Amino acid sequence: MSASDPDCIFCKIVVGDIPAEIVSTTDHTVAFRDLDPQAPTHVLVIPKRHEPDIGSLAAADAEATIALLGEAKRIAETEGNGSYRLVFNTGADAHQTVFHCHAHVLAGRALGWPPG
Ligand code: D5M
Repeated sequence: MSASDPDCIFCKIVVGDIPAEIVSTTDHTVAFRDLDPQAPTHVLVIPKRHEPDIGSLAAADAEATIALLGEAKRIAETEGNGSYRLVFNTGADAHQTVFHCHAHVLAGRALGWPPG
């Protein structure tokens, strides 16, 4: 897997070719607000390197995986009220629609369970 995929919309956000409401940037990650927010806080945290899902990222780059989880936690604790949900939809049947690894950080309202 190359570090960047020229056809990937999230890779284009990483390099600034597509605008996004950026929340943070670190050595390994970019975080931005979801276009279609499902909660008062709905931020996507992505690795800068292109990997299709969290399993691929974890297998390829432990440092980036830890950085992504740490940044997701930091944003959730900064924006949330103490409760939050991190979601990695993985695979089409799990409603993954963008095949560049991303953590959904959801917070700011009571979140139902089970998910749909
Ligand atoms: O989630 C993919 C998410 O990505 C979905 O909630 C919409 C969001 N999305 C798609 N394009 C953009 C841009 N350009 N900016 C911000 N958010 C975006 P999934 O888990 O794959 O269903």
